[in-house]
Amino acid sequence: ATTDQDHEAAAPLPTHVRVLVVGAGFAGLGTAIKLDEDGVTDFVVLDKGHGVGGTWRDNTYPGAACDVPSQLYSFSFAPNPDWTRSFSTQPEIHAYLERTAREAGVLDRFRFGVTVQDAAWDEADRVWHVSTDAGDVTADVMVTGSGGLSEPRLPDIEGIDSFEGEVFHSARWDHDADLRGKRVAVIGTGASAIQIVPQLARTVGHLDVYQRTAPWVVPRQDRKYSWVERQALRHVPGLQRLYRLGVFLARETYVPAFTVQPDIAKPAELMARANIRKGISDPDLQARVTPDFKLGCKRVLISNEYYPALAQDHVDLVTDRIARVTPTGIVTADGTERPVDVLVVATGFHTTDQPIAHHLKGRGGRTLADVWREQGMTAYKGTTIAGFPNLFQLVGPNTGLGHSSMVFVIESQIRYVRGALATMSEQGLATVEPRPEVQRRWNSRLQRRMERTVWHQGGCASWYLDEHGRNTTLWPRSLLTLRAQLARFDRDAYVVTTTPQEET
Ligand code: N01
Repeated sequence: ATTDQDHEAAAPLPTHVRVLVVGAGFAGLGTAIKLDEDGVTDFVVLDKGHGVGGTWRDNTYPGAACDVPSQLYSFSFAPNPDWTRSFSTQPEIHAYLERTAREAGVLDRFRFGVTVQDAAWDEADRVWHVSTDAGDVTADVMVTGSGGLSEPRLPDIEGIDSFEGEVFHSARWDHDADLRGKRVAVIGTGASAIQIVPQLARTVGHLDVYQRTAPWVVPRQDRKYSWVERQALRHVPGLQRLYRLGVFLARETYVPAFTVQPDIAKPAELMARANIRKGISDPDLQARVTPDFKLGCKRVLISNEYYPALAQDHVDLVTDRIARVTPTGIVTADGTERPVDVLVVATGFHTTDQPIAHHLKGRGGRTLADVWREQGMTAYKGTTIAGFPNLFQLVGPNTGLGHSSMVFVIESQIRYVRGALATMSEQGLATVEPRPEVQRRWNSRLQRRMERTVWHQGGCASWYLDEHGRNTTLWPRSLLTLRAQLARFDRDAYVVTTTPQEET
């Protein structure tokens, strides 16, 4: 059947737009809705996938669900009284995003199945030249919302290319693969893997879970909403907003404080240890799943099913280092080879080495990857970057969260972008670009605070840190502080040019 989205993909690309948005996840969709509301008629959203949803379109693995409460995991301007559970599943979130896009009437601005290959700043014409596999387009302003967790990271393991069975990444699940009764191996024990493992344990013949580092896993307080709750959320004025505020504040008061005072996390650590004992009775297995770093150093995972799944007879936790993959199995450092029919790599994403950075060329043709290689993945307020005029990056450096809703961050950034666009129109500005010294000050303050956090002090390696050990992914303060920082476009922090060329 032809969907709205397939239809829209067929529409030709414009040759020039005021704003070009990359990515159709929460960030791109939210931007489109707000630009439309502001009366910006001249914009387009490109996405290589087929339909809105971003990470919630791509991650369709069994058990995929959000670990942020549903009431918080939606746009503030499009509340969803229809969530069926306190923690939503991927199909529900994806359906919510599709419905929101349809109801907002913005789908005609999207071009799906279009891959952005390159974007280069043209200093003479002061536009972005964007090449795609569907043709070229120029834009005065570019907003990237392609996500920090969108490019699968495949493990660099000797022999993996020689594997003769099926192999796929958690974020590119092969739904045609029949896993029933098969010998399946999952590499990784992060947020994705711990959702996948209990589901696979129900169907496969044998499951090997390859753990390099044991994660902290606390109980998942998930439940179905009762009919009465759903009716109340739908019909009692203000209840959903109150609920949302309560969930937000509960997370806001506890979690940012514990990142800098890890002792506050002790009760959560006790809860996680109890979770291990509840799910696993074998002391040896208990010991092997117990982490050796402070809770919070890596993302804290939530599951009631993961440990009981590991405790099943047909499931083995393998903690010996993987030496190599053979055409038919996995060999560990002790020389043992375990046969495998299907290999699932739940090995995470390119986070601090985002491929998009190689394809964005700013002033003087320098790629974002070149700039970030020198100074680390940095931006001003996580959104704008010196040397890259008129570029706004949603979910940019140091805007990630381990404890609350990224939708809140995204909405804060969208507000900032709207402020910038309004200022540009009102003051006749052709370009805005953060002053390098302002960006440097912002980041050195941020990194100073970062050094005191559990992410640095907790005794673990994680995807939060780059190759130099700097945390360039997470926001280290409260979300209300981030909202305040992004509440208004601070023109004074920017070098601007007016029309015609004049720099102030
Ligand atoms: O990826 P990860 P993820 N050999 O990078 C292991 C969000 N998310 O997809 O810990 C062996 O966290 C690696 O081991 P180690 C969330 O923000 C949210 O699970 O590095 N093992 C680790 O165990 C999350 O944090 C939700 O030692 C290798 C795993 O693979 C982020 O996405 C659900 C290896 C990778 O874990 C990423 O989560 C899912 C190798 N060569 C994701 N390379 C929810 O909302 C890597 N590993 C619930």
